[in-house]
Amino acid sequence: MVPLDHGQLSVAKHVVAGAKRLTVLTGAGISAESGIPTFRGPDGYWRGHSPEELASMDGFLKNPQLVWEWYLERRRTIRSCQPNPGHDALAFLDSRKEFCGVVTQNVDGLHKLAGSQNLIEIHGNIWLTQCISCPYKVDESQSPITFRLNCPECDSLLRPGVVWFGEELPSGGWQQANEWVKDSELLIVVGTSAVVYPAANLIPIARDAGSYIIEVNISNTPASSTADICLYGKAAEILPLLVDMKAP
Ligand code: BJW
Repeated sequence: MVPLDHGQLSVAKHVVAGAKRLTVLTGAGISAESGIPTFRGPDGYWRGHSPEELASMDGFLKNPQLVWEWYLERRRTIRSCQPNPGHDALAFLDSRKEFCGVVTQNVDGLHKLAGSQNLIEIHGNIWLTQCISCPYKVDESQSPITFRLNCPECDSLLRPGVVWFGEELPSGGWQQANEWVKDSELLIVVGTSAVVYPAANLIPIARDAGSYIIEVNISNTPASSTADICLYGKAAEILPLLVDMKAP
């Protein structure tokens, strides 16, 4: 891991403190310190599977049981995890009037649990279960984790309420995310490999709108060359340093 540059950190703190409008884009790396594996990389969720097998409608229709087993296993992991100081620092930003919000690619619900209210979960939420044919949709975040394949209303297949490859992002959330980013003078990009679109497009959209960009990651990503400052390290350690949680 590239070491954290403390000079860059103090410049970044100054930028965050003075930003008139700011938005944060997060990915799986922010939940790593909570104990939730990321997707890509040697210990990632995709290890041993192809993304299309587990996170696409085609893969689901071929083997719904396998896909559900993967999601139930992830629900079990997530239920045993808590938000970390990185989530807490971002939730604190809600108290700043200049804050637009957090746009997260994560489906784990930890931002919400940390108290973030200005939040868009652009890839959905793993605790939602919905029917592929009818409007049936339930939040199972407080329910026992059990396997249910068929819709109680129409007997069609139930699926997790997340966005798979080849599926459009919920349009309301995506539009709001674009507006926040275009309206911001600072975008903080945290713990994402920045390879999944259209989420990764928020970074050039911010750049084209003249925004300052701070990246927080344990390693370089395709976004690093676009960022004004890259802070290398764990999000759970860097974000509490970046956000002054004592400021009114
Ligand atoms: C740390 C850390 C620590 C670790 N601290 N950091 C343009 C170009 C090319 C392809 C496309 C394109 N436009 C669309 C596509 C296709 C596709 C796509 O992007 N493919 C690329 C992968 C090639 N996109 C789609 O299909 C999207 N839909 C779409 O475009 O629809 C168009 C359409 C139009 C009209 C009709 C129909 C369709 C949908 C994408 C949905 C992605 N879904 C997933 C699964 C969600 C459900 C689930 O969770 O199971 O979302 S894929 C997976 O990747 C998940 C994540 O949200 C997403 C991003 O991953 P993330 O968060 O970046 O995690 P990692 O693991 O990749 O990275 C972790 C990072 O953290 C690393 O950088 C580490 O270094 C770092 N890190 N520890 C700080 N402690």
